[in-house]
Amino acid sequence: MPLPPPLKAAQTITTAFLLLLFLTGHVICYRPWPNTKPNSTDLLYGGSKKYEGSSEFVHLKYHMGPVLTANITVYPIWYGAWQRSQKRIIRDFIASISAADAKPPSVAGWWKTVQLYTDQTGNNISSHVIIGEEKNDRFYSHGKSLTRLSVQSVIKSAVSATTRPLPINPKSGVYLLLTSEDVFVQDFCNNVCGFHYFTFPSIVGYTLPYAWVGNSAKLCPGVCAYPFAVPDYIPQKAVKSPNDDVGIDGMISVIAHEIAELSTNPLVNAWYAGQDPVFPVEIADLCEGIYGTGGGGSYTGQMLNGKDGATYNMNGIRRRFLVQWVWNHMLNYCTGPNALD
Ligand SMILES: *[C@@H]1O[C@H](CO)[C@@H](O)[C@H](O)[C@H]1NC(C)=O
Ligand SMILES: *[C@@H]1O[C@H](CO)[C@@H](O)[C@H](O)[C@H]1NC(C)=O
Ligand SMILES: CC(=O)N[C@H]1CO[C@H](CO)[C@@H](O)[C@@H]1O
Repeated sequence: MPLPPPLKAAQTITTAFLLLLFLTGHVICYRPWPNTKPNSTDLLYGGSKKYEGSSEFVHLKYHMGPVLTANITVYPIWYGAWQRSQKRIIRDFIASISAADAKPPSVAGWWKTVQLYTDQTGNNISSHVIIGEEKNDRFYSHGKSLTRLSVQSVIKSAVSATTRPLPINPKSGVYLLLTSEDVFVQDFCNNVCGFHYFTFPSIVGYTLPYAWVGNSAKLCPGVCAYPFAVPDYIPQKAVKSPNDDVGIDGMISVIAHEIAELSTNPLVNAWYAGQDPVFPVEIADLCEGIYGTGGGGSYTGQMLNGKDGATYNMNGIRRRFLVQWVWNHMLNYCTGPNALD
């Protein structure tokens, strides 16, 4: 993502403030070619790399803000046209986060790294993540092309609907806006596959942590559903997705990325690395594209292969998923449940 242009004196404080707010919190997608994210590559792969993403140059810090320590409830907002089978895969993933009885390596094992993060009082991120009420916005209430601002209006519509509005849960709610494959969201595909932030009281009436993730199947699967799709100009074969839906299987890792970051940095003043709060580098950013032992640079790391030929790295309830690893601040490198000893 390019750095913002220097602000001209003529611009108002409000513009500067909004610019600052809108530029933060997005996910730059991993791609098998050089990353354009300012300095994250330098941060990660500069210097002597010993482990997955490890580096003396990563200084993840706690900035004293709140994290999600109470039972976390995810409220999916299905924007546009969704098939039942697609919703099922995503719901199963979210429900897998707290399913401690899934076969290892499991999604619940992956969440254990996220649970290592605490707030000022020493309370850990909650181990309970459940799916709450859901909202369908199947007639594209705000059109098929959303901006960062209209994303907040979609959430406002969902929490203020006259029939079955989503509950207001600023302390432990995660409002997860999922857009169907025919919807464009500002910056989508241009390195951005999802982002998280919080709503502005002036637009929504409340400060609610939210995330957006789009189905890239039509627009840019090679960018946002890698390695289940690869762009034409990369001489590499795509791998088979575990749930037979390239767009949705690609979304799973981005959803995981966003929920992990939102939980540890819901108001963008808790856990992040980097000097500049406008470009926070968060716990999943640090491990973008790393799915297994040895991962880093252009290598995904060691993944698992099913008998059906599908590639994945962890088990959930009923299904398998491919999910990127997250930063472990105690070990100072990326970890995941499928790590080899
Ligand atoms: C959190 O979730 C667990 C498991 O569903 C439940 O037993 C517990 O009562 C919940 N705690 C609160 C404060 O709701
Ligand atoms: C809570 O966080 C602390 C500090 O990171 C860690 O040592 C501890 O194992 C965590 N507890 C759980 C249940 O993950
Ligand atoms: C991609 C990018 O913007 N890299 C910059 C990272 O930071 C160094 C200095 O700290 C710059 O020289 C690079 O251009």
